[in-house]
Amino acid sequence: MRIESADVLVTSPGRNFVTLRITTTDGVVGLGDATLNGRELSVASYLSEHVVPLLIGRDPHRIEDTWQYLYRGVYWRRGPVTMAAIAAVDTALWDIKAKVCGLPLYQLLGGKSRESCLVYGHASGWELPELFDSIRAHLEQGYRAIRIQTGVPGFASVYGVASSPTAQGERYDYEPARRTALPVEEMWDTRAYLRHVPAVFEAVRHEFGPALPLLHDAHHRLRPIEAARLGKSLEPYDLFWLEDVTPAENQEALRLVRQHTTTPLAIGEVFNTVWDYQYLIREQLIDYVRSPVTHAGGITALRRIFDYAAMYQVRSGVHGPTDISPVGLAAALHLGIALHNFGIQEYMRHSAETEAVFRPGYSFVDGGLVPAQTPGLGVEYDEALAKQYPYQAAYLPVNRLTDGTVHDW
Ligand code: CS2
Ligand code: MG
Repeated sequence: MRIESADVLVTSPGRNFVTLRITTTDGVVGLGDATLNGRELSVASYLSEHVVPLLIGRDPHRIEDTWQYLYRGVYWRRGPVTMAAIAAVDTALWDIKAKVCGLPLYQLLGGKSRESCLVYGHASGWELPELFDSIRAHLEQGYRAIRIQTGVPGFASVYGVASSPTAQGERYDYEPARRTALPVEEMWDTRAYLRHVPAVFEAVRHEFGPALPLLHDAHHRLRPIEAARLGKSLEPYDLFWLEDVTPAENQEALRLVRQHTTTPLAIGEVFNTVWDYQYLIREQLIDYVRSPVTHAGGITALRRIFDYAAMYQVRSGVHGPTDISPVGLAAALHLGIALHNFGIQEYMRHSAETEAVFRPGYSFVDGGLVPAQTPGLGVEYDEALAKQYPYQAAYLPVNRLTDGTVHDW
């Protein structure tokens, strides 16, 4: 069996996705997610111009050799575009190998370590009543862990809060990429945010009690001492985790945060290799690894990061917003259900349009996701339907401080 073809598929059912489909000479098909929000076409061309020609004729079973070939062979290693491209190839090859074996992929990754992957959903609201409704709606859907994002007085828009109700009248799921000619610019004021957020968590705990696992995403916006202050001010509300408190480049920042708070810290959705974690994990400066399969070089590479993390009792908390496609989410679930140091999986529901194109086999049961039991990843790609949704340029917002200075979004 050899790799016969590799197609780079771009579609936009509600939002843009890039998928690699590898087909073998025996007609076995493997899928891999290569979606990089706001820069989708850069990975698509990296794949079609530079990677696909290297795959044709290769033995699809040699996953490790192909990974090393693409990682070391490129010379220019790491980075989000390269690692998303490698991730798509790696995931598709694991899909093929599991299909050839006639087994769900998790069986090739060591089998089940649990019956399902606990997930968390995204609740948000501008004011408390709306936020409470959003939390209740997620609890009614069966979620058992909730991420809380809130409006901030004086802000016109803010990360994680839907600015207007969805078509169904809901105000809960928030799609950050906008189909606009230029990125939307948002205003940010850290002091206003730091004054407001602890009071929101106090109110949520008062309304929903002490047990419900609550998460919050500071989305890379705080300076180290501000992050330390936020972590400390949220301690009374016993968060499951506080995410991306500071921009990820300055890893030393987490040491200062650790010195001031015991609030668990999650980081890594913008990390692409184990090297981005080496210092943070070894120094016990984080508690959860957030990299998704799609951006960290695939199942082969992410499993290595989790094995390294396990040595330091750091657990998984894989990134799962809607800009990770159902293929990327399915791959995370197969790895997550087999992994010993599994922590939690993010699950922002894809739109009905997206799920019609990708037809994922995973199921949401009692607050957890269960990967498909069919051979491989368990995701089918409807190319005819996908073609009805041509690519539309979309950008993530740009953030500015009140004095106009560009800030981390
Ligand atoms: C966020 C993402 O889900 C999260 O934790 O950080 O929504 C992130 O903003 C998007 O994936 C960016 O594309
Ligand atoms: Mg995040």
